[in-house]
Amino acid sequence: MAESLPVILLTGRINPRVREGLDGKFEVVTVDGDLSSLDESVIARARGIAGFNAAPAELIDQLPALEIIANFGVGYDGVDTAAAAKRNIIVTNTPDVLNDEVADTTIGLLLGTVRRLYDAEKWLRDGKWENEGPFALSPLSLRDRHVGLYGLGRIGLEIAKRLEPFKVKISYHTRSERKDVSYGYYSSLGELATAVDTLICIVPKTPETHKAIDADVLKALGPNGVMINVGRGWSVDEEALEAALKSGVIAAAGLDVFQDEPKVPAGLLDAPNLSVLPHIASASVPTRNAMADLVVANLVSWFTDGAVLTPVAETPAKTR
Ligand code: A2R
Repeated sequence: MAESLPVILLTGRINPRVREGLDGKFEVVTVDGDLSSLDESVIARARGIAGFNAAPAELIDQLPALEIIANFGVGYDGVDTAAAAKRNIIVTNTPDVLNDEVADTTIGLLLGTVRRLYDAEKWLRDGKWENEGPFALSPLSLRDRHVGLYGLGRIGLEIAKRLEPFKVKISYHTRSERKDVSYGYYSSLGELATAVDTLICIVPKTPETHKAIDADVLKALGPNGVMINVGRGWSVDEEALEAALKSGVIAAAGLDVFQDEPKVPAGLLDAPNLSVLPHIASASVPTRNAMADLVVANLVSWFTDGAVLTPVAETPAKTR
């Protein structure tokens, strides 16, 4: 009987495949906005949340029976893990299944930025190739670049592996040096930015990474510098980036993520040599399907076997 199935709240916009995977196994209730539209008994019985990076303490605190928050996405900065941990609620995310897609997109964005691929395509489509002649040579090239990764975790490592055949030098900064790679390690972001001419940001959104790529880091990158962000907009000081692009402090930037998505400051969009994407790094049908399936698998595993597949570090694996 449907009444005996665990209640799962689907919060916010989430891939429809999550609902398809949960239907029949759970009593699935969609939450639009706040909980005020829900029946008291549903709120009292809700044992799980499936959501897209949005579970603040106010939501968690209203759900007395909550056991698990299954987040769609590897980044879970919108889930209050401290509030969850206090109540012994487990949080899961969707790591690894998106590594390849995000890494592929990063390489595309890097090449598109350096070689001005969007402008070149527009040149052709606007009829300028035929009427005005060849597109201008790109001032920048990937040749002989030294690429620094700010973050060398699951995704960062896949980006680095893809960079190897491009014959660029690769270095990185993380808080702890990895023993399993031979890339050059820098113990601070400033030192990395000084050493390299191309910086790729793939760190999570945490208090320490807030606006870490600031005016000083951009200056250190230098006038030949290229900055690519596929982590979180939070990690880049957008005003400093706009100024750096407009004054030639760096040469170009490519962004898939922004501070206040989906809003992008007009001043930033005005900057020359900026490539932008609407946060699509993992956004292919196969990869989003895999992420949806992992959300479902975590919930099913929790309620059938009493264990989850991919718990986040703040709420480590436990059994029911
Ligand atoms: O610092 P470490 O040794 O924990 O290395 C992690 C690095 N990281 C940082 N590096 C420098 N300063 C920090 N304050 C800092 N915090 C973290 O970022 C590690 O190399 C990397 C994160 O790797 P993973 O946890 O494996 O995350 P994954 O799956 O690569 O995804 C990265 C982010 C997500 O959190 C979303 O925001 C975005 O990509 O999609």
